[in-house]
Amino acid sequence: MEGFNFEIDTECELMACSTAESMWKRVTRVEGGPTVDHSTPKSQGGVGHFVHFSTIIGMTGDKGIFKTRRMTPHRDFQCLEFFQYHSGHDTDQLNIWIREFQSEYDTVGASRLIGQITGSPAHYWRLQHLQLRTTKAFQMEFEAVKGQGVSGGGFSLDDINLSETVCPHHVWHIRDFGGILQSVSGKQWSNSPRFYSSEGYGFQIIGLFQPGAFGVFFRLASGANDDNLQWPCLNRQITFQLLEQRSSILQRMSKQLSWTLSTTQNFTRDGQTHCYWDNPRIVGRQYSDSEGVYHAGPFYGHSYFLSSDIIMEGDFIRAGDAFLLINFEDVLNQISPILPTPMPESSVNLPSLIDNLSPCVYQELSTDCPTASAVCTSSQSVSFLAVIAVILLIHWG
Ligand SMILES: [Ca+2]
Repeated sequence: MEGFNFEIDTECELMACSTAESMWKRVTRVEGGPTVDHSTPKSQGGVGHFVHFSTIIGMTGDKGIFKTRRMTPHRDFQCLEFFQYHSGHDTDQLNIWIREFQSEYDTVGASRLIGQITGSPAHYWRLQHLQLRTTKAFQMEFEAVKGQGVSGGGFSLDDINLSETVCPHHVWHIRDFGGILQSVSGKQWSNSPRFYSSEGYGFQIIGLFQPGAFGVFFRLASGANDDNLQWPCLNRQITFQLLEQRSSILQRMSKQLSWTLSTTQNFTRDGQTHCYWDNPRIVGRQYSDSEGVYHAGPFYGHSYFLSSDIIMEGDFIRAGDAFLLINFEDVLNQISPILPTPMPESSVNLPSLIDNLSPCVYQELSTDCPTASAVCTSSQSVSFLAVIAVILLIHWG
């Protein structure tokens, strides 16, 4: 288990390298945003640090990397979780690489692209997960690349956690969660985007805001694979967890809710009994959202998932936003706990950009580090602590 919130001395084991005028820097705010880090709530002063690579200046293709120290896994799967703030241009890229080492004598290793962030900027912190599968010593490398467009900001990262767990399958980022929860006077329903399970079932989450509590509900939604799926959709377990947004996942409270889809969840219509989990094109109704028209079945869940007091007293909301982590899996036919990680299409043809940077000289990311090299040895191998697997999920984008 490793965590980086950019507040303490362990940041001295992070090294940065750049081919350009810009480079990753540890800062407390930047002009193009963010103006506050993710770790430190404003109620606690809001003066925490994050790392930032500006794409305002420089040339197209300029790039900068920062890398973690070398780590040794104890299991064959890991989850990388981090918050990112993209205030640059659509064409800027943040590439996430894993560099694996063949042995303790291998000081070069081989890098592989595992994720890429690009596209529309947004002026808020967004949560990302990437599922890793390695049994070799490795280090993570975050590479920012300036694109062709005119940028007003850049990439920022905070609260990076590496754990030996399964990532969340999906994350529902609920904007202005705190504002809605505190101002709601009756019942206010909010629909998530539509998701696909690893088997191809479409589904949707519905949040219920009401005075004193937040509820969550689940329903199946029509999708592209419906003709090839088995109906009704039974023996799948749905699990929700409202993310407590503390920097380290070791410090987070866990409050989760799960249930299994079964034939006991049914309803009667026109004198006939229907299962909630039958094909939504048959048992559901037609709806529409920004992505188009679809059918969705009846929803099922709990109107009292968490009390408003627990949510507001906990650390579930940052800058007004909350994140609901979602797992949806087959409980009878689990072959492997690992879902395939969606790979960016461009990864196939991308050269190892990081290798192209050598012999770039890495420097300590933090300017506050002691000068003693023993503290900032980039090749230091640090063992992972095995942790109890928590059901977590992945959402890309
Ligand atoms: Ca921070």
